[in-house]
Amino acid sequence: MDDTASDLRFTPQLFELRRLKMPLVRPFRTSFGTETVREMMIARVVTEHGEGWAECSIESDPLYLSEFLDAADHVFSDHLVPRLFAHGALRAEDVADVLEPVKGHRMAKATLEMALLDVQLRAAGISFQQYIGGTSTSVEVGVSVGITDTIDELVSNVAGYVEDGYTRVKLKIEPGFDIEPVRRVREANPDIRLQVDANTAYFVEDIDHLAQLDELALLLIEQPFGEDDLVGHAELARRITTPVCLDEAIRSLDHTRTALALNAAHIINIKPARVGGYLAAVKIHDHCRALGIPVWCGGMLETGIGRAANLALASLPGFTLPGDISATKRYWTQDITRPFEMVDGRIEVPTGPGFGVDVDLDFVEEITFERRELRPV
Ligand code: OSB
Ligand code: MG
Repeated sequence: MDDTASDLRFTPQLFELRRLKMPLVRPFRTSFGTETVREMMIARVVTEHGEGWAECSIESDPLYLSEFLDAADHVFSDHLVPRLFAHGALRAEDVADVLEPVKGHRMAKATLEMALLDVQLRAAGISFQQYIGGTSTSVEVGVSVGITDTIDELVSNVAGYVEDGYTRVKLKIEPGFDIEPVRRVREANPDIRLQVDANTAYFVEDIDHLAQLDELALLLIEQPFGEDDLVGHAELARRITTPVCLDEAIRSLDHTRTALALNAAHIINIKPARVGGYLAAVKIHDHCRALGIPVWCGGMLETGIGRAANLALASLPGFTLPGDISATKRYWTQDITRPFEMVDGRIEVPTGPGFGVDVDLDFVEEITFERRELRPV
């Protein structure tokens, strides 16, 4: 990583946490629920060397992972932010160590690290991509497509995305909505790169059923079993030919090492928030790359802040599969940053200092329904 800014330290004077409501352009249904208006949180930190912004990828309910926004409110104000204030001047690289005594809550920790990283890189005048040594100027992206009431509706939604230029499509599946819908999408699109994501909706008893996906030429199947069932995923990997990818199971470098040691995954979905932040995400990338394990960047239906950062992360050389990083218009009619457009299945990596996006304060103010300021006492 680039160390051009290694002497400056930053003293957080204020963390501002905002909860926003953003209407999705189309409802997003997974095995754990349907979202129409997405509740999100963003954070801003103020230091003596400027301010920084962060995406907080925590969801309103604990249905994807255990963290959820009402709990995060408490964790930020009573556990995490006081530790940063008490520590005093620091660098983004110190955040994980300072917060280490607090167990879990990786998405909350990731938010605070991200805000400080933005400040630090802006102060140094370098982009996040430069800092991590990302190489490509644009990255290949894909789209994650929700479950629908009918298969016809799914086929039509996918046709729309293919029309928009997506060449890699991920279908959400669940028991009762799996083999047949995926087969129909495959028949209608013989050449697209297709993959599926079950968000833990299956059990090892379903392996023979899931093996029917093998004839549909999928890039991968993502996290069919529970977040702790590495042995189950290892058995799946032995019994099907579709490559197995883990999402929810990978919450740290240690989980990655363990999963790979057990042969529970051929491919890793790296979601920065889930693993405790972008710095941990880079370490997982490096580990996987050294072992020849392909990785791709997962998404959390982010605002432009998270999207900007994910694009830079995905420009590292080990991200050899297209990420769940879609164009802005796939998510929002209006974003809190400038929109990101896809050209030929790729999106350009931001080059400005920090994460390289400016936040539209007027629009943020309009969609904020709760705002809190945390200051040192
Ligand atoms: O499992 O990848 C997932 C969104 C929220 C929670 C979990 C997941 C997702 C997605 C969205 O699939 C991908 C995107 O941001 O485009
Ligand atoms: Mg997933």
